[in-house]
Order: sequence, then C-alpha cells, then structure tokens
Amino acid sequence: MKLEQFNQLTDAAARAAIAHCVALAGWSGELAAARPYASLDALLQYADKLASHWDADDLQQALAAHPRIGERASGAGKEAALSRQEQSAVNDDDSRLKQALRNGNADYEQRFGRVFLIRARGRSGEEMLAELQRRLANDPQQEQQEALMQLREITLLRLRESFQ
Ligand code: 2AL
Repeated sequence: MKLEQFNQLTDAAARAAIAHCVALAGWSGELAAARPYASLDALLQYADKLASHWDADDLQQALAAHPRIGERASGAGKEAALSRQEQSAVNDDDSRLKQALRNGNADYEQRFGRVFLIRARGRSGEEMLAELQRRLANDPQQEQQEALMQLREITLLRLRESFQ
C-alpha cells in the first residue's frame, strides 16, 4: 500500500489495513484517526509514540495473536502468515533447538504467567534461545518492559512492511 492510499481510505478501511500489525484496536484506531500523514516517517514516528504508552494490559491482549517461538502458527490469516515468515529461522526441524525452546517457553510461562515474546525477524533460533534464557533471570518489572519493547519492535516492523 502507498501512503497516499492509506491517507485516503475510510476510517474503517484504514483501521483494517493496519490491524495485522498488533491486536490492539486502540492503537490502529488512533493511528487511523491521525491521518493524513505527510510522510512515511511521520506515520512511523506517531505509531511508535503510541506504542511507547502500552502497559501490562496491552501486552496481555496483544499476546493472544503471537504463537510461541518454535510453534508454527496455524491458520490462514494474515497474522499467521506473518508469524511464520518472522519465525522462519526456527521452522526447520532441528529437534534439539525445538526441544530447548519448548523447555524454555514452559519455564518462562511458569515464571511470568504469559507467553515469551521476542522480535523474531533478524534473529536465529539460537539467538532467540539465548535471549529466552537471559530474560528468565529478569525480575517481573524488568521483563515486562523488555516484552513491551519487543512488541513495539514487531509492530513497527509489520507497519513498515505494509507500505512501499
Ligand atoms: C513472535 C511472532 O509470532 N513473531 C515474532 O516476531 N515473535 N512470537 C513470539 N512468541 O515472540
């Protein structure tokens, strides 16, 4: 999509055009409502500013749309396709890595009560495993900040890639 097209869509269509970036209707609604944008940079900056205000409730809600690392997203929707693409580094069958991620995910969920979230694009499976193990040592407050930052990165990447 081109920025000029996005600027001219109806409100509902504009929300729908960015809904795959994150499962937070408030974010897509505010971003759509602030159109028109003079440049892609202006759009990305505002999107990031909105994302910087996310809290624990937003994280919990948005996580529903993110499958575990190492678990191939099923489904035909746009989010599932994006997730499979982002996690392509762990889509092969390295069963040792998969098992280590499964164990790490289980430890993480027990410790923090939610799914481990990381920006997968640009990271190998080993890098994600190392991050998972490092973050297990965080205290809950620190870890919430890290997870929110990852959600912000995933969202902005998806938004950037929605435009040409
Ligand atoms: C994901 C996902 O689906 N895409 C991504 O970058 N990270 N999932 C996750 N649990 O971190």
